Amino acid sequence: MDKFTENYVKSFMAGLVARNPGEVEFHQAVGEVVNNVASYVVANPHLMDQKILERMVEPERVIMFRVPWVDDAGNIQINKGYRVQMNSAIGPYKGGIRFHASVNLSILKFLAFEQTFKNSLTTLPMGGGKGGSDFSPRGKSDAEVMRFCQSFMTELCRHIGQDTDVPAGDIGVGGREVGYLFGQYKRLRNEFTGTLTGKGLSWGGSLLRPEATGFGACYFAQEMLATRGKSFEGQTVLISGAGNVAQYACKKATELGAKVVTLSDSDGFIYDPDGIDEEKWQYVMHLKNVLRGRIREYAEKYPTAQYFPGERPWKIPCDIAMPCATQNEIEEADAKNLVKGGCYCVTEGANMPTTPAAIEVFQHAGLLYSPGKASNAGGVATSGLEMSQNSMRQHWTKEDVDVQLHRIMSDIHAACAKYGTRPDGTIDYVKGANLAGFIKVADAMLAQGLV
Ligand code: NDP
Ligand code: 2IT
Repeated sequence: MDKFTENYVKSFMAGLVARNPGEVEFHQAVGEVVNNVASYVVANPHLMDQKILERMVEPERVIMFRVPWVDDAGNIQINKGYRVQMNSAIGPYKGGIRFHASVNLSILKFLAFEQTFKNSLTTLPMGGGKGGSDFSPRGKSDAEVMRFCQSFMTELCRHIGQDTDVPAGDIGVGGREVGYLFGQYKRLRNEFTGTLTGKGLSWGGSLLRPEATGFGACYFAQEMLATRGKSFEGQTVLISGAGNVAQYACKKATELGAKVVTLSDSDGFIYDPDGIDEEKWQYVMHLKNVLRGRIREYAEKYPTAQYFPGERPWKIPCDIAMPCATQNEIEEADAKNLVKGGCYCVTEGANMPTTPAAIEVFQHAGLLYSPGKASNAGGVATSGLEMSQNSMRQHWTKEDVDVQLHRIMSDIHAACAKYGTRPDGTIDYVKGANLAGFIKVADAMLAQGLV
């Protein structure tokens, strides 16, 4: 980066931090993109003149609202509700809804910002958005979750629609929550449309949407591994998380011949040196999705496994790591442990799970490393395929969807290679994803004038 570009980045980031005080996750997500695209912006002065980057970091609209509901004991509860409509240059706002106690505006702005570039990479016409609440479904009854979802949607329904903004799941929002949200949307708006994705199969959902993020991450990892003549066969894989993304990453990696030895939740992780085979995976599915239990119980059921309370999986030796839980779950010391333990490929299933210092460690050590906005895009891509099916009033087969998911992940890999290949022939997936995602959105914004 030359001096002029360096100063441009510095002053851009200083302005961003001043205008968005305290929003550390948002600063982190923007900082990464700006570092990667600044040289391109400087080389194309009309992008600077048109203040494309300045526009991109200002959400088109942020909706914040009160979510009142009544718990099972009859007490009134109040939560915060949000929808960040970040960018609609290439399609309706699209992105998940997160229900977790940690949710705040900074986290949703970082997620909506990332989503804009991710959706651009999918090749499908979707803008970027994200929403959520500081409500945590953990420990709540089904009836409480339903009442909360109904109250949340009572306000949100005015701001979304199949051609405006199409939410889906994320942390704490799975099939159950999408069902309650969709039911209330349909009741209030009196329309049966594809306004949410991740729906049940009998009411407009797409085959393979539940699997898509985890499967897609493994398809992307296959492409990464192939650049070094490798595959999942015989490899030891660490996965964090035990939710939707982790579950299906575990299933696909195992199907492809790998041995997955860890899963985790916010309380700790399990290490099963024998690997999580099909039978154990079925147990995890029941434990997490039906009983809504904790991953600790895995080690009680399978004595070959060990439970590490309060720890993350990254100290276990492995070949491949797939963080699939949450943001900033791999810090610098974790990254060093991974490198020391022989890990040579990190494929992100979660959004921004690796801190900037940890990314530096991976890139310096020459690992294959892909950011979530590239490798977890299979989820939102399949949401895009669900939207197409809803508009066409059609239902595609699993094979049809899987062929498209494969094609999309492979196209994203090609886009990363096109914009991120280093002089030595290796791929900087972070730069490739950011630049490819950015150029398409920037061109669409330029074409549409100052809006
Ligand atoms: P789930 O709610 O199904 O699972 C989340 C998992 O991560 C749980 O095991 C949870 O443990 C753990 N987790 C959540 N927050 C924390 C935390 N602060 N610290 C440690 N562990 C935590 O969510 P998903 O699997 O859907 O999402 C996982 C990640 O993947 C997120 O980053 C999400 O944004 C991303 N993603 C999801 C997509 C999707 O289609 N669902 C698509 C693309 C990305 P616990 O039960 O203890 O909370
Ligand atoms: O982060 C993500 O890409 C998601 N949570 C999925 C969003 C979607 O609209 O399917």
